[in-house]
Amino acid sequence: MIVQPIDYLLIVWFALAVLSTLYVAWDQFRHNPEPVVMKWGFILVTLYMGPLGLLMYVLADKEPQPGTHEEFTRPLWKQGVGSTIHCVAGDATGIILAAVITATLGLPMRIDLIVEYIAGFAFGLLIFQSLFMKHMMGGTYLENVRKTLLPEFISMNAMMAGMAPTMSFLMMGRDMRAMQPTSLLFWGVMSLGVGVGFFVAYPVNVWMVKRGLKHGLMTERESSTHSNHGGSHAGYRMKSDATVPQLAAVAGVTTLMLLAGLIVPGFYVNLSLSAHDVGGYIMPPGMIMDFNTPAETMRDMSAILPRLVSYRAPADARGDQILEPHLDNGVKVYDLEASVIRWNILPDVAVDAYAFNRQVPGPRLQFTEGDHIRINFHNNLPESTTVHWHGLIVPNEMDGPAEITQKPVPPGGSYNYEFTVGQSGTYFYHTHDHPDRQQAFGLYGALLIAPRDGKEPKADIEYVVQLQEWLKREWLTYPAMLMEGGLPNYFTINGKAYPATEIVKMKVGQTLKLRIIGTNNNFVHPMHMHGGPFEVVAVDGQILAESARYMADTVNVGPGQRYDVVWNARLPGKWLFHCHIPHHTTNNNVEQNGGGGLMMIFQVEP
Ligand SMILES: [Cu+2]
Repeated sequence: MIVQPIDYLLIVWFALAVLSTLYVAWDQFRHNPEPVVMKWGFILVTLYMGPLGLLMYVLADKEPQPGTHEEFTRPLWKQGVGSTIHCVAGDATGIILAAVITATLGLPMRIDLIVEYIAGFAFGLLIFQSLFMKHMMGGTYLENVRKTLLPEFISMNAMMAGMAPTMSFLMMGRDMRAMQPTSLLFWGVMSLGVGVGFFVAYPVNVWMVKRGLKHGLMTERESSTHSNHGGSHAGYRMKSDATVPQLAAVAGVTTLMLLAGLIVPGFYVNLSLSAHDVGGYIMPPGMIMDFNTPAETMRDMSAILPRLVSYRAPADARGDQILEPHLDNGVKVYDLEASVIRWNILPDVAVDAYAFNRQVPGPRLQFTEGDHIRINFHNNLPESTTVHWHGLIVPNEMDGPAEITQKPVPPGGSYNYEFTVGQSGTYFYHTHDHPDRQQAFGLYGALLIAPRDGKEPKADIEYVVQLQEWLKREWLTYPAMLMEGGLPNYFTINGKAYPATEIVKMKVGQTLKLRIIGTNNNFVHPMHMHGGPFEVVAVDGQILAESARYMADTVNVGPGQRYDVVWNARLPGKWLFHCHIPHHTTNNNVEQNGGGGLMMIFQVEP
């Protein structure tokens, strides 16, 4: 599934890799006069390295004219390519097989790397070098193992010194789909890792060919294959002039390179994590991830994966729709469900959201003081959740905090919240399980309770304002939070950013009661009204005594707070109501029609 720009690149890359491999395989088995082991070496390496494998094949190995392979492949740099090819073909195959198995088993990355090294070494030495090359080298299998042990060790060390950090940094990078063998990105990382490993291993292979420690490219023609079948071939025998100090130094340095490649990435990324912990998660750009960042932290800040979206709301859909109950023996019963949706905050900007009843904000719950109510809650999210009734006095087990008053409701699970409403005023409900993630994704809604005696400050028009902060980057939605990389770049009133916020029409002389709810997670938003002050008549659901009411034109609405204010439409015109942190009135820092985000218009007619 395409969720990041790199996915297009990967599709093109692997299409080219397949075409390149088909060409090399066809050409090798039709024309090229060399041992079968080398034919397969080039085919595998081209599969892993794509067009780069093809490039090396045509530049260094493919016979240009019949009968010229011996002459063509003689230069040392080409012999070095051949030597690296048969090291990489075997080692990389072992490493990739091991990587798939360890990822599937869920072993931590640092164990992965060790298993991969052992598997790569074993595969290269025991199968690719000793077994497949035996008929050319002559001698017994064990003699071959013994003879190729040191060159294979040197080459494998150098290759893994390049491949291991490539895998560590990219698999534990921002896009951890790279840890999952079911993802194209995993294969992209493997491909790149093999490429880096090849170039790191190339210089020592050139040296080993030069010193007669390793074979480079060889020529084997049809006739000679038959005449030498099962026996040794004099031309393939080697005599090395490398000295013991030289061998010790090269083996030592490549071992140090290997250790650095395995260990140093662990200074920067958390190699104790596995594909089961964090595989598939995509982290926000700019997030700080260090060598001891826990898997929980990463899961908490990761994007909603687009494949989890189960419903795409129409672009003009509005949240905060009144939810009608049905009656059951005098109890008002409401059905509430949480799921993953795609929601337009602007006509051309959609976020992935966690939503109650497929809307952002969730549906409006309207109770009357004294109601007996039951909420049948069902969780269709990919993670556990709960619902909390913010500001209400309810039995403790109905209050919602996960792990404190109840077990969180698992994915697919349900919970019945039942209580009698003893208060009145402006409240809201929201998730109380990982709210830093879930509420930031949209799990909240207004909860308005009418007093039984009907006595509350009234106005000609009522309007509910629910604030929210969003982080949408590179096609994905992350939970906005006050952490590095988590800062929001979009802001909404009732699920829409200006200019998509509602325009409320009024007439001069009419009064407006705004119920402003801090449903957002991070900022105290100074909500400011143009065209004259309003009167603050209630705070946090509590009606202020006449003597305690006050005039203001800005209220600082913190997360969780509610302010009921009454405003008079004094003059005709378009009167703005907006947050006074100017960044919060932009859309990804862009102003459209004079602003964005937390801004809306009250249009007063004469
Ligand atoms: Cu603000």
